[in-house]
Amino acid sequence: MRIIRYIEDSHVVLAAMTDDRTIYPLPFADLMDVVREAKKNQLSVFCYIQTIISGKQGVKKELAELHLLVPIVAPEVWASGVTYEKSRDARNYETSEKIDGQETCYDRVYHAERPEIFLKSTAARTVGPNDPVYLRSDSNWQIPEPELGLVITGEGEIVGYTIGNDMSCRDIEGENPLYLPQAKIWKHSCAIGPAIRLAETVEDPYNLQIICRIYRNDQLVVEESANTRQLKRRYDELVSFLLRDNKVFDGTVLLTGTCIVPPNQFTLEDGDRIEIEVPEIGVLSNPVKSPVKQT
Ligand code: DO4
Ligand code: MG
Repeated sequence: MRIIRYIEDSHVVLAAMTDDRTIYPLPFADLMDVVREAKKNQLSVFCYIQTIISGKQGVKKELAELHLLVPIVAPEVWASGVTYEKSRDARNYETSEKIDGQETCYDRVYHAERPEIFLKSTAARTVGPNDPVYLRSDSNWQIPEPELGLVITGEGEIVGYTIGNDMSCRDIEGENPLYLPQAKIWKHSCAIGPAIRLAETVEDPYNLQIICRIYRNDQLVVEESANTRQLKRRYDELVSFLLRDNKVFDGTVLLTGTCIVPPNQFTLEDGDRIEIEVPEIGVLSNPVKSPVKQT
């Protein structure tokens, strides 16, 4: 079962979507309200939603027919880094911190007990399906980072999975790792969606395929895929580090790191379109806009 948010007749609708692609509007504004109500009724979120929608007709609609919004207005999006070999190797390629024969900070964090976790975005900087992600004006090497996102409660319970795009500037981080916040956070630098797949309906979250496609002038210019089984960490482990001595809000999204990096010579351009697909969740599609063209 997936949870979506969309606009209909100027109203925001929260809805459950069953596997037969039927949509059931829910009498709540936010998934976290459903989670809290399910807890009060001592039911799992899935069972609670089943009790709400049972006997209802639902509407047969494809996601593409809806004006989708972010599936949750996440107060904060956090991100994990260097959790896949692919990411470690890409950072080692771009960094100016390499000294022959010596480990970089990326080599060390890949093996360290403490993972890299950083604040990626806030609600105002995060966009949903089909909204443009923006490029930075001071970077010449920008890529999407396709990542599985954990939707968690303030207590760290993983309620669902979504798709995240951790837009990144390889040249800014490569120049100096201390520039990480500038390489990662700006207006429209994070996209999530198109849906949240309820955790209890995912058979094996460590076996999800992630596919990234980038189109330029309607031509496919990048297509890469990977699987969450290549993740070096466990999801609970990442969540527990995020929670340590922290204040975490209901509905926070924790991105779990990228397993796909486009070829080193690739940089995003204005007018590109990025698609990130996790078959169990859907396809997150966003056009790319440069700062001068933003309206
Ligand atoms: O170390 C920088 C960030 C890494 C990252 O965002 C990732 O691995 O996904
Ligand atoms: Mg990332």
